[in-house]
Amino acid sequence: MNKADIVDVLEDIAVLLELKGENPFKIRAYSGGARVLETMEDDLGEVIAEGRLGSIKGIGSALVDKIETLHATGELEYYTKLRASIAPGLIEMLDIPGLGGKKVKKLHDALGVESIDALKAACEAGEVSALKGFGQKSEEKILTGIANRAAYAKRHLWWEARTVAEPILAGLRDLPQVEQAEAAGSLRRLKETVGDLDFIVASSEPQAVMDWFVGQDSVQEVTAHGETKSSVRFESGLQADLRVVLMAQFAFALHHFTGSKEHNVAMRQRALSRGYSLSEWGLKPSSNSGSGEMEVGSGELEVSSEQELFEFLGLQMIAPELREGMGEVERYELGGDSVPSLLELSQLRGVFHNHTTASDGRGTIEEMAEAAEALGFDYLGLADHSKASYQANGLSDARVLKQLEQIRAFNESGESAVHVFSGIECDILADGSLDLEDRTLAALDYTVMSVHSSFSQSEAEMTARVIRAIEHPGTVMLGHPTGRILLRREPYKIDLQKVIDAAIANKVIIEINANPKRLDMDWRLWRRAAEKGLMCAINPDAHSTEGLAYYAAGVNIARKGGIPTEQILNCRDCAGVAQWFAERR
Ligand code: DGT
Ligand code: CA
Ligand code: CA
Ligand code: ZN
Repeated sequence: MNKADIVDVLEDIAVLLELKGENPFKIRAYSGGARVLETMEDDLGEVIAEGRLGSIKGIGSALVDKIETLHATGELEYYTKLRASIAPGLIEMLDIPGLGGKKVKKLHDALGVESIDALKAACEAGEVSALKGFGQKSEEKILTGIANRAAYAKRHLWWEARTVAEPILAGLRDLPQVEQAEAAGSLRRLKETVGDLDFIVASSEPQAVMDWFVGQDSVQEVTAHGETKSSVRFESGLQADLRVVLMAQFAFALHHFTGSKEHNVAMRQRALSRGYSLSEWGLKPSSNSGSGEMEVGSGELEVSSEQELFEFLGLQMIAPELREGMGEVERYELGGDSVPSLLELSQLRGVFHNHTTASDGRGTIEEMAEAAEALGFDYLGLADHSKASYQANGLSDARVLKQLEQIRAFNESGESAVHVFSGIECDILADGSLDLEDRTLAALDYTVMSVHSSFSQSEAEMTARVIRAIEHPGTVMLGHPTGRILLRREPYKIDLQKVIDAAIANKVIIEINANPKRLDMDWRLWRRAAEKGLMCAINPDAHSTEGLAYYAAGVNIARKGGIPTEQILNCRDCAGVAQWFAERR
C-alpha cells in the first residue's frame, strides 16, 4: 500500500476511535501520525527498509508496526476488527457533511440512533436540535446532508461508469450475432454523472445477445430479461439497460436512447414541422401531412446513420455531447451560422495545475514531467498548494521560491523534452486577499487562485472574495470556481455570472478542473461565457503521474461546452502559452 493510502487508513482509525469514545491521546497518536507521514519528504519504502520509521518524531511505537504491515500487505487486522466492531449505520453517518466521530457518538449515546433513517426521524422530530452542541442549524444541515446522500447514491461519476461500460461494449461487439453496438444515454453524451448505462445493439438474433448480457460475471442482479430489452445491476449499484433492434432501426434507436429527452423533443418537433413523425423505431410521414413525395416502400424512411437522420431533417451532424436540448437543433441548421469545431484530445499541447511531492502530490518534478512526455505533451504546468492549505502541506513563500529554482534547473538541464511552467495554486483567503506575497506571485510563470476554506460564506461575500482575487494583478487563472465535489459536496454559493464577467474584464482564465470528481466550471456555463470572450484552461489537478490522464475528462467538458479551440490555452504551443502569461502580468 502506498503512503497516501496508509495516511487515509490512519485518519480513518482516528475517526473510528473517536466514534468509540476512546481516550484523546490514543486518537491523537493516529491523527498526528497520519499528518507526520503525509508531510514526510523521504521515501516511505526507504525509511522502512533502513529501520528509521520509529525514530521519526510523531510516529509512536504503536504506529510503526501498523504502518509497516500496511506498507507490506495492504491490510491490517486491527483496522478490520475496529471497523467490524462498529454498527455499519454509524459508519455511514460519517459521510454526512459536518458529522465526525465525536458528533456521531453523541447522537448515538443521546438518542440511540444507529441508522441514517433513525437519524432522519430524530431530526424531523426536533430531537437533534434539542441536544447540547447541536442547534436548529445543524439539524437542518444534517437533513440536507441525508437528502443529498440519497440523491448522490442514484448516480455515478462518468469516469467510473465508463470503466464499467468499456468491457461490456467490447464484449457485445465480439459476439458473432452482433452487427453493431454502441453505448447510448448520458454516458455517450459525456455527462459528468451517469444514472444508468444504455446499450443499443443491432442483431437479428436478440436472444443470444440478451443471454450473454445477463450472464456476465460482474452482474449482481438481473432486473429484466426480455426479448428486446434486458436490465442488470452491478455490484457498485450501477445498472445497465440493453436494447436489441434490427439493423434498419439501429440509427433511430441509437439516436433516441442517446437522448437527451429534451433534445428528442426538439427533434420530434422539427420532424413534425416537416411532415414526419420521428420515434425510436423510425421516421415516417405523419398521418395527416398528405405528402407522398418522400415516401419509401411501406412509408418508413431508411437511414443508415445518425448523420443521415440529421441531414434528412436539414441539420448538420450534432455530436452526442451537444444533445442537451439547449438550442443545438436550431444552431446546427444546415446553411446556418457556422458552429465552432469541437476540441480533440490530440490538440492539447500540455496541461496546467498539477501537484508534486512538494505539497500533496505523489510524483516529483522529474516524474511528472516524464509522465507528461509519455502523453505526448510539450509542456507541463506545476501548481502546488500554498501555505494556508496546511493539511496539504502547502508551500510558504520561501518554499515556492526554492521550487522555482528547482524547476529552472530542471528546464536548463535539458533532460526532458517537456518544458515545465512554474506556477502555484494559491489560496484565496476569506477576505479575497491572496496567501502569498505579491513578489512571490510575480516571480512565477503563472498562478492559479483557488478557494479551499470558509465555504459557508454568503453568496455576496463569496462572489466579492473571488472577484477581489481575480482583480489582483498576480492572478492568471481561477481554480475550481464552485468547489463542488460531484456526488459528495454541493457547490458553494457564488454568482458565477459576475465572476465570469470579472474574469473576462481582467483577462483571467477560468479553469476546467478536469478531475472527474470536480469538472468545475460546469459545461452548462461555458458556451455563453466563451461567446462573451472567456478564456479556458484544461487543468487535470493531478496529484500523481496517473492523475494527468484526467485531462481527457476536461476535454469532454470543453466539447460539451462548445468552447472554440482558440479560447483553450492548452491548444497553444509553448511560446504561445508563455506569451499569454507575460501579457497578463
Ligand atoms: P441518466 O441515465 O439519468 O444519466 O440519463 P439518460 O439520458 O441516460 O436517461 P435514461 O437512461 O433514462 O434514458 C436514455 C435516453 O432514452 C434518454 O436520454 C432519452 C431517451 N428517453 C428515455 N425516456 C424518454 C422519454 O420519456 N421521452 C423521450 N423523449 N426520451 C426518452
Ligand atoms: Ca442512462
Ligand atoms: Ca436507461
Ligand atoms: Zn484546489
